[in-house]
Amino acid sequence: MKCRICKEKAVIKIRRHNLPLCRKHFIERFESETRRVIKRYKMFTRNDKIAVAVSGGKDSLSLLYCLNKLGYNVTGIYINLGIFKENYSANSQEYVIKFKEKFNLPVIIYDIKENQGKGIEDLLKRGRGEKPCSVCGMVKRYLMNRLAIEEGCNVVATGHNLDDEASRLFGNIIYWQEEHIEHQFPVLPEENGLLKKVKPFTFFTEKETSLYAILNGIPYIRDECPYSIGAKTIKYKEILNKLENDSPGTKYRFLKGFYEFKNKVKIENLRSFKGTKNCKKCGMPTTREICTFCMAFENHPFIKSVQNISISEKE
Ligand code: Q46
Ligand code: ZN
Ligand code: ZN
Repeated sequence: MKCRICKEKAVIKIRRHNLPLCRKHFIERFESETRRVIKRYKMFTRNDKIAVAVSGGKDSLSLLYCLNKLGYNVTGIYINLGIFKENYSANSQEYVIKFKEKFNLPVIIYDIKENQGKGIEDLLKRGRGEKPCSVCGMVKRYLMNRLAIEEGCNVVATGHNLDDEASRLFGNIIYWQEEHIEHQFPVLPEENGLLKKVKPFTFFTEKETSLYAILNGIPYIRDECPYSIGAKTIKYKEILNKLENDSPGTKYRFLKGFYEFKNKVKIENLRSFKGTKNCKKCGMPTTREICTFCMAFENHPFIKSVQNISISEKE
């Protein structure tokens, strides 16, 4: 298989476009597409300070690498969630440190157990029968927004890819989660203490983000979080992959068509969170008197103490 552009050996065939590309032309296309999506959805400009939520995985680390290469002002924020099962948090943090040292990019490391006294697994012991991912999601949303603000950022970018977003949309539609459908979009505006949120990789498949990471020598954790096993989104991904195999481009058309439809809806109605009050403890937006984060960490109010290991400090 030869690259459509230069006839060198191809490293990938982008099936939805029937387009084989070599290493150089794949990377070039990946980066120009990223730039195009950022502009198309007015995500940010070079004047913005962007917090990239990094997890140690291929998507988020590739996003930080790519945005920096494109000349945007980026800071990575990694939250050590305190997931001890299968040593997941410790392992993912190691990859983030490796990445930071290899590319000398700014990444802030925030350990919730150290700073808030409890990690995700401690919160699950409250005996409320909560699902790990819903507790974890609440904590990540709160802290990512809060830490980004503390770092002087005005946008939060996440590495969600086409497979993530299409499976999320699929799940929301089959269970008719109207409110979630309403708030699914690659850019959500800033509102009442919540920073603007963007997903520049929303049209790249998992295969494309992995290849971008591999071709650029980005170290990333291969293991999935142990709590993601059996998650419905994984099943939806399998179903969509079957459809994609039979008819390449299905996932892209499904998501793109949805976004086009959403474009007819006013952008102000897209904010994912309708917080109308401000938490009496921390001042952040909430729908209650005291926000769910402060309730969860009642004896440990938000503490900002980030570990920002630079190579020179370590030496
Ligand atoms: S980290 Fe947290 Fe995810 Fe693990 S517990 Fe669930 S939400 S699966 S992206
Ligand atoms: Zn080529
Ligand atoms: Zn609060």
